[in-house]
Amino acid sequence: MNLSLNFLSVAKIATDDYVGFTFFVGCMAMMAASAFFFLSMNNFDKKWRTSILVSGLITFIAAVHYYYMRDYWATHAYVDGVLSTNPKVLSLASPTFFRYVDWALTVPLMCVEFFLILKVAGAKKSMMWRLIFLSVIMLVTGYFGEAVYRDSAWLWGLVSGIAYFVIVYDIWLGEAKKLAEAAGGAVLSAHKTLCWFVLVGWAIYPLGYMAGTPGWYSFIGDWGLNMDVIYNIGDAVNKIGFGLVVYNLALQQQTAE
Ligand SMILES: *C/C=C(C)/C=C/C=C(C)/C=C/C1=C(C)CCCC1(C)C
Repeated sequence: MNLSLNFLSVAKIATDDYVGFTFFVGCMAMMAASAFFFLSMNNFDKKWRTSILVSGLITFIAAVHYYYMRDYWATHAYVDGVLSTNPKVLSLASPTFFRYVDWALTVPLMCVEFFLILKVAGAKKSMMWRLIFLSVIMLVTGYFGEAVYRDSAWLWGLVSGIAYFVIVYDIWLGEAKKLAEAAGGAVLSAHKTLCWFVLVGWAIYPLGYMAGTPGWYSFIGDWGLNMDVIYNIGDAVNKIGFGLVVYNLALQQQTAE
């Protein structure tokens, strides 16, 4: 009985735990955004419904992960380097695994969004799979550096960063850009906005990584920046922002018809 209801019990977040607070607010924001996208789906033609659905799936998957991450953060800590669930200890532990599972599901869906909005211009699935492949490399190598081989975090981060730059190149200057230009109008401007999200919004994540892993860049962590807070801000900006760009495009296209 206790076990089956366990997932319903909510761990309390200390009032001075600002990191825990950003997990809590992040969870709420993702839930609210999901409700917004799902409920607005029926206002759109079939053609746009899939894009809005994907926007909602991205924030919904994040909401579920934030629900767990908030709980994990509030109940786990490292005591002398050993993971513990003793409620009396104060230094809390990052939910790294949940974090990366969330990203591994949502970042490929963001690549799908690029494909969906460029489909009108004849985007091929191969473009989408290339972006997905690059994003998986980016995330798997990032996970290795953050969770498995922390002593060489800089090297894994570098490989991850290279994959990230190839994604940036692809959408800003590669095939995706040509398709966006061929489509023109609202599709082109939505594509450009998404490109800015990837260039500036996604660059928040390597900052969090540098704040949370050991390396020559440790001064970033010394500024008092917390890795999880940075990641939580990045997620709110990018997941909800991406969805709204797509929502706005669908709205424009619909009223133009
Ligand atoms: C919704 C989640 C999103 C958009 C997550 C994006 C994550 C990244 C762009 C992560 C990038 C990383 C690097 C470029 C280098 C260091 C390791 C990572 C994985 C933090």
